[in-house]
Amino acid sequence: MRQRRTIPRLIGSLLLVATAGVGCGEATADSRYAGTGTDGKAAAAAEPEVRPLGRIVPVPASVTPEGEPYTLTRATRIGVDSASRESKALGRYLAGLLRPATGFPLPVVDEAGARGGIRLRLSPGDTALGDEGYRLRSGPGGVTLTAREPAGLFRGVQTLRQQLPSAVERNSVQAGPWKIAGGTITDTPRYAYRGAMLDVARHFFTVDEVKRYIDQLALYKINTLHLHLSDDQGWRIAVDSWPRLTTYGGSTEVGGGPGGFYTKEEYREIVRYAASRYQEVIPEIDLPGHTNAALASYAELNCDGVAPPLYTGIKVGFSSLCVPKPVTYDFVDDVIREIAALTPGRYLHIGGDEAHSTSHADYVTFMDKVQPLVAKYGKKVVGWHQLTGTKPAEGALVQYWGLDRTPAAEKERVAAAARNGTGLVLSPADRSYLDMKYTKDTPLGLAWAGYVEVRRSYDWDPATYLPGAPADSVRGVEAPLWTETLATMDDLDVMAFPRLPGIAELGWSPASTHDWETYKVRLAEQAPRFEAMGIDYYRSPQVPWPGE
Ligand code: TNX
Repeated sequence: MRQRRTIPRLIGSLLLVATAGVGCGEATADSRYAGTGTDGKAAAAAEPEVRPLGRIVPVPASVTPEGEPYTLTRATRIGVDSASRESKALGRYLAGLLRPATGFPLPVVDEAGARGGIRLRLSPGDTALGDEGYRLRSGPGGVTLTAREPAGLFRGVQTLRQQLPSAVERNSVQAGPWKIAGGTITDTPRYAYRGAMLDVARHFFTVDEVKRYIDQLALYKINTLHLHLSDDQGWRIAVDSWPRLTTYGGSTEVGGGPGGFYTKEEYREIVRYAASRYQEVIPEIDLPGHTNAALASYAELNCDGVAPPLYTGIKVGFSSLCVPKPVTYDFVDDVIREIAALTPGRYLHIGGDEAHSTSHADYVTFMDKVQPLVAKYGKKVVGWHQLTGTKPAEGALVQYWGLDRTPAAEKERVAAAARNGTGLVLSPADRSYLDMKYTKDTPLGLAWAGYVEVRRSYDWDPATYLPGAPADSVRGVEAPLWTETLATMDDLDVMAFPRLPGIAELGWSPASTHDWETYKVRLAEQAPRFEAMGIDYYRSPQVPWPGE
């Protein structure tokens, strides 16, 4: 995989020196990374021929093993409801997943012609399955996936995929056999919001790179992709009415690289691709701080009328839009209008974090003016939890990114907003931030929230996490991946894996299944799959990886 620069690694190690001792996680000296060249064969050999039903991530809500397995063969057909466009697309998607490694033709046919095969069945009357639930029945006579909605079939396809040997993820024909354990899985998500955030502002990532991340998220049933599209170091989304935001404001990134931005058509392509994986994209334009790229692009947005230079460092909290100036709100109106028009999803994220250069009074004034603009263009607000220092708009979600040591008063302010009806998305920095170092020896990442080893990242309960917040105010969880120190896909992989699947499991699986001892075994069993998919991952000593 492409290696872009070495500068961020250097920044990472400088920060490591600067922050050593801050961490609160378990630091171990013998942590190692699996390179892309890691020999997957030993690990793959450790896989049983039939993966026990339900031994997947996230663990399903209900699993009843029964009878003999199903065996996928050269004769297998995939049956869909040919009257449904989405059902046919799902059939093609499943066939596309299974063909390269099996080498089987796997024709997608109408259900009636798929006896003995894999059937994808939409059953609108199956209300208990909800918006994303599914049932999988497997036995020698076939596999049937049933869901009320196409999204449920898509989640079920991920289960089916994980029940097959990991070699199914490879791009060339593998030996097989391709068996799926017999029995029934009935599965619905614990939370409606299961998110991942990618910061494409600190380092730019191309459309193809974002698509690759979307595919990784899909495997773990993530349904929300939050894109951090603007920050001090770069503006990454075309806005026709303010073109210099991208032509100038998008022209660099941390470390001084070339940056980049998405044209509207490219952005639509990301949104379409995410939708094909049943993920809703939430675009974030971070306001009023984190705006140096915009301030550098347009002098009139600055209170003193002077544009600052572009910024390629990694400090936060030094920039602010000019709250008293009317042009600020023309700018924000234009940006929100154009981005809302690119967004089929329900939400726009307006940031609101670390506005250290904005006075509290100005911050409140700003948010009071800007939140209605989001509603004006038909969207709901998402904001980082600092938004609870103002009056969150009706229907807003706030994203909590505090840590264990966050002052109780700040936690209580967020909890009070939650008691008042504001929905919470939990992204505690010392649990779910994928850019935090695992240990003091992790070459990449930051450590301001401490070290976050795999167990720490998994071992918490979203429902009881924030004292005083009602359990039903918690809409779900999100794993943010900030990219100050991450410049390549390999960098993203090794920070996201294997923590991302743990956050995904917190979002999907029932609380009753939460158990580190069994989770770590299922996680370890994902290793050959990571390897087959070309995912670089951190071989945490906390996890009993195969072959060790
Ligand atoms: C905090 S948490 C930030 C980001 C940084 C991140 C690095 C939050 C809403 N803001 O600006 O990139 O830490 O870990």
